[in-house]
Amino acid sequence: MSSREWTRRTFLQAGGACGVGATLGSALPLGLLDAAARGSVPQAADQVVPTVCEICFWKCGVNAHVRDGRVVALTGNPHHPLSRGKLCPRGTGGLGTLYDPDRLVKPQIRVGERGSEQFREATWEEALDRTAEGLRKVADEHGPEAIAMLYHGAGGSFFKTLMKGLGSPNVAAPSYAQCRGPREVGFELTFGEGLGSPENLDIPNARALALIGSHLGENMHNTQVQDFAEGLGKGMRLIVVDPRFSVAAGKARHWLPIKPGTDLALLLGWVNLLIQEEWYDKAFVRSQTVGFDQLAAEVARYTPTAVYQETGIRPELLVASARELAQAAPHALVHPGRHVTWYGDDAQRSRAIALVNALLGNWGKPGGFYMSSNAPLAAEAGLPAPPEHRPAADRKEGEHLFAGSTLASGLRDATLSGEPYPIKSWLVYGSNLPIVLPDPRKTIAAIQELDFLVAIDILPAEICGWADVVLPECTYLERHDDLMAPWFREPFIALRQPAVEPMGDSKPGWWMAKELAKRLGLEAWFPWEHPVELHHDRLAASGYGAEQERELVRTGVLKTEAGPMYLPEGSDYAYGTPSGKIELWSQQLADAGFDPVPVYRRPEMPGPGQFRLLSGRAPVHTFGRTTNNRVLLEQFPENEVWVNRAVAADLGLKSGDRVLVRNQDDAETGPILVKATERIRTDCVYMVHGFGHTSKGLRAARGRGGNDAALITRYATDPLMGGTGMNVNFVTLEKVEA
Ligand SMILES: Nc1nc2c(c(=O)[nH]1)N[C@H]1C(S)=C(S)[C@@H](COP(=O)(O)OP(=O)(O)OC[C@H]3O[C@@H](n4cnc5c(=O)[nH]c(N)nc54)[C@H](O)[C@@H]3O)O[C@H]1N2
Ligand SMILES: Nc1nc2c(c(=O)[nH]1)N[C@H]1C(S)=C(S)[C@@H](COP(=O)(O)OP(=O)(O)OC[C@H]3O[C@@H](n4cnc5c(=O)[nH]c(N)nc54)[C@H](O)[C@@H]3O)O[C@H]1N2
Ligand code: SF4
Ligand SMILES: [Mo]
Repeated sequence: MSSREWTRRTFLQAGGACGVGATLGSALPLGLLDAAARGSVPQAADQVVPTVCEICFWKCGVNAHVRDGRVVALTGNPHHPLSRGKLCPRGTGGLGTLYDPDRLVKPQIRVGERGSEQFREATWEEALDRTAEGLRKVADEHGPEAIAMLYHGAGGSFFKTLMKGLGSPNVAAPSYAQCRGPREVGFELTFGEGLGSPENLDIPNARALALIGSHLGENMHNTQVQDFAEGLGKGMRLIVVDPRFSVAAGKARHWLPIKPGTDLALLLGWVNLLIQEEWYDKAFVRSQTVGFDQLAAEVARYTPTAVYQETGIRPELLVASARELAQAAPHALVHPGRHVTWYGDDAQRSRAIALVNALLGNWGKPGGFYMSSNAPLAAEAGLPAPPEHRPAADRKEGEHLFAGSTLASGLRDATLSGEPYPIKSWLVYGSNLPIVLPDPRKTIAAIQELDFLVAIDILPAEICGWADVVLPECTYLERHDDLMAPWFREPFIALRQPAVEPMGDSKPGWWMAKELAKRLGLEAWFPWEHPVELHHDRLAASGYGAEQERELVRTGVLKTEAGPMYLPEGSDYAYGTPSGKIELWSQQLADAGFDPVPVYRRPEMPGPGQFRLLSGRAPVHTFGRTTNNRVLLEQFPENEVWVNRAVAADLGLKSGDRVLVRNQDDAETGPILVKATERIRTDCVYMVHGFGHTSKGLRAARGRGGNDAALITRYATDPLMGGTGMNVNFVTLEKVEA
């Protein structure tokens, strides 16, 4: 049997063979269980271990090429539907994360003031005892709900189980209220369902695609970028709405350099044109939607001229782009976006995107929204009933009614205010909160209210500097996580498994969660010795046999049969809205006191001499999590602030100068390089998010470029669902003499 073919049975046999049998783990000193599990790590030369990438959250299948116990290359797993043999540049550069010399390799306990980044090394025993004690004390004094978990990433699942066992509902990822939450809500209100990840967009078959900001090509979600290239190769007509001439704009037939913050006017203008010109799909609208007449009446005022006054987009360009979409319909898509937390009207803007799509009749059609399926995979069975608990603390009663997930920013605010009840401890797993949440000053103030903060990370990120205990996790190439089975056009189960041994004394999250559970009397929540047993149980309960389990271990993926991707012509679809139809006019919104059809309201505009701050992605970095990765830094060493060339000339600036960027509240970042370019409007500036680190331990990232988060001291909260719009800060630039 090859070393890759571990199943629960073989795992237990191995335990038996070394004479520890059923008591394996509990009878062994810390660390030895890991050593046993590491029997699955290949030791021989030139092995290929299929696993799952974690350089971002798209979860591509990656093949780790291992020689002499070291990963020497990472390539795309050809079996995995999300990578199809290719990785994005960040995934390929994952070695720079695995072998980062700044990695956390020892548990640490704080010795100085919070935030002073002074720690002493500790044993796992001590660090885990300390963590369990910190959590227990808060639970005893304030109830278990006073413990909040803020996380991002697949490895968070084991800590979520711990939170369930403790009895706290206060678990949130910033990928909701700081990212795609408003989009999910806009689509849930209209189509009765959100889009999830990967989004169910049939881009390869679209004949026209409109991007509202979505900067594909800089936003490097692997499969979607491959789909995008395929669509363009097949002649897809591209419309890009962006105040910046993005990489995608370079491929576009129409670039609409919109005044930032006015997209809702443009979208309602498109809706109006589709209706006025009778370009919408009449049969589809008649059979699948409700509220058309009310919609038509509400949007009549968004004439091309009225839209021009708000957006700066010439009427003929508005008409030409709407016609482009209509001519290609139903094989036409307005991309719903992903990071949509911009102006606080984001759920309504997303709803307007949903409305345009509805009029194009593209639901369930080639080149529109496909029907995704997922591989059957049973949930973990046999866990205790979770304790009763209070509702989550992230919002007050009646607030943000349409939020479908816990709000990370809401948990921070509850920590600060003590309302609706106090939060006294944070367990932070893989989320660098001072850079991730808007208004870092509030994040730090909230941290000061905590009795106990534990950070689980791979690097000494800023959040670690504020923690009481730091627990070093090993990277995605050194650990197992739970199985993954996303909704996609090709359903599959994927396995993350280790390619090499953990660096130093770092440990997998599952092991930490289990050890904490032991100390908290919650062992029953982890009824397995190693995640391979959990995998086996879930697979067996779903009807997969030994051969399929072996295939999963050998290839990293187990594919199952896909459902139909498209709806048959004339079929009725049970939309998940109250009416069972696509809701062009929303009774739910009307009942809750919101606009049943989105209404554009002009956002505050920058004053004289000020520029709106926009941010986005570099193709070779993921947020701030790769800006210490030396392999990727070679390709993109620091961010720049994009300034319109004419504006730069007026300010006496040229490319290569360095400036301090200061916002309306006197918060500043920099010095950062200037990029003077025609590729951006005159009323805004732009920078890539994730640079300008301050943590002492991030020796490569510290002091490189500027930190957009430092300038986001203001944000606009979405009244529907609590998303935090971040594009509402105005800045000035000050030259720093060399
Ligand atoms: N390389 C790389 N790829 C990534 C990531 C990464 O970190 N690195 N992160 C992933 C994640 S989690 C997400 S959510 C996505 C985010 O990627 P997207 O969803 O594409 O990100 P956005 O923030 O919507 O888009 C930024 C773009 O919007 C433009 N923009 C700014 N303001 C406005 C406006 O008012 N109107 C319009 N029309 N455009 C505007 C900016 O100029 C920029 O081009 O990327 C994913 N892919
Ligand atoms: N200002 C501003 N804020 C933003 C955005 C923006 O563009 N600008 N983007 C928003 C968006 S779209 C999103 S999705 C969120 C993203 O938010 P996050 O994903 O929370 O952001 P990161 O800064 O990447 O924080 C990741 C942390 O996880 C650590 N880490 C990396 N790998 C592992 C691992 O395997 N295990 C553990 N335990 N830790 C690991 C990293 O070292 C880092 O400290 O941020 C949002 N916030
Ligand atoms: S898109 Fe890139 S970084 Fe993200 S999971 Fe895939 S290969 Fe990794
Ligand atoms: Mo995101």
